[in-house]
Amino acid sequence: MTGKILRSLQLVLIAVVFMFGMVGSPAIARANLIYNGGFELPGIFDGTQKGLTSIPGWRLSFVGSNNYMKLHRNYAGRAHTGQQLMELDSGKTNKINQDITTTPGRTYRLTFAFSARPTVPDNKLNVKWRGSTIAQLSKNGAGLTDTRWQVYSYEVKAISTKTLLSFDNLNELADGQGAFLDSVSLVEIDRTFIANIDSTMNLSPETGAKYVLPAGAYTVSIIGQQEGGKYDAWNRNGTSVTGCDTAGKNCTKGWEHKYFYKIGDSKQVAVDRTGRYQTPQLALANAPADVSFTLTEESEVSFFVTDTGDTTNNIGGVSLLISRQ
Ligand SMILES: [Ca+2]
Ligand SMILES: [Ca+2]
Ligand SMILES: [Ca+2]
Repeated sequence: MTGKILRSLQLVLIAVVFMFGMVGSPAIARANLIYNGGFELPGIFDGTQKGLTSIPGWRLSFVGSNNYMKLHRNYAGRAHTGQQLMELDSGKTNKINQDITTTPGRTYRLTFAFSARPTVPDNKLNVKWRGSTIAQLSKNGAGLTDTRWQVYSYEVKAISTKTLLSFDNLNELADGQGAFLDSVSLVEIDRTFIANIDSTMNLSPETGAKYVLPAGAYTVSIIGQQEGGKYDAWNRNGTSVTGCDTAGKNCTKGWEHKYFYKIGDSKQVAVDRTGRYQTPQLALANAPADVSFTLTEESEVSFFVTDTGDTTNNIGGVSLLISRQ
């Protein structure tokens, strides 16, 4: 390995560490779930086009004479990314599909680049997500001497473990020239994360567990260790538990969930305990209800507990599942 490559690797590593090290940021880079979304496979000869019945990641809906996916490599215009692009018209109009592994209930961002074929007036691109049309696009390439790419982006939701994504130009004139497609990507949108309030450290808005969150409507639910949280509950008096009733509830000292959140410079909001309990598990079973707030713009939100007594004897904390609708 050359020194240059090593240095670039070091830079990449530094960038990754920086991303994951940002204080309180829940943002995580997500992988593109589309295979061969840039149509670079298989590589074809430069300056040519080639009709194929299947390519890595993609297959045709209809196979028959003149049904081809056409790859171009610097043939009738530049690709959006890399060297190659896909043309859907092969003398017949076509529909191409990819089955994607998805997680039911998750939201994804679908992005792709569409250009008219230069000089060709009729270019259509229809996009379907699990059989439902999400876009019907049209472009006129008259007067173009090179591709003119436009990037489109849609939010889509999965309801099963496999999702079919399709692109077609079936309503386009079948004449061997038409819609160009490139740079298809699908990434999961990060809409939930877990915030852990440490009762020994996160004791004020300034020292709380802080996150910079995008605008949106949020729900905050208390969770326990079984759901991926760090804590089941916290006790402001160490392991001391006193005064509980026979059901282990209404204790004078015990396990609880009282916490606060503060959005930007606005007033802090208390989420009160339902009581104090004999065990963390009992406290968790009786945790306060979910709370909701809406951010009209990107804002810093701090989550914390308070303790007017000795803060060094605190144990445990509050784990929150934070979801954006
Ligand atoms: Ca490409
Ligand atoms: Ca056409
Ligand atoms: Ca304490």
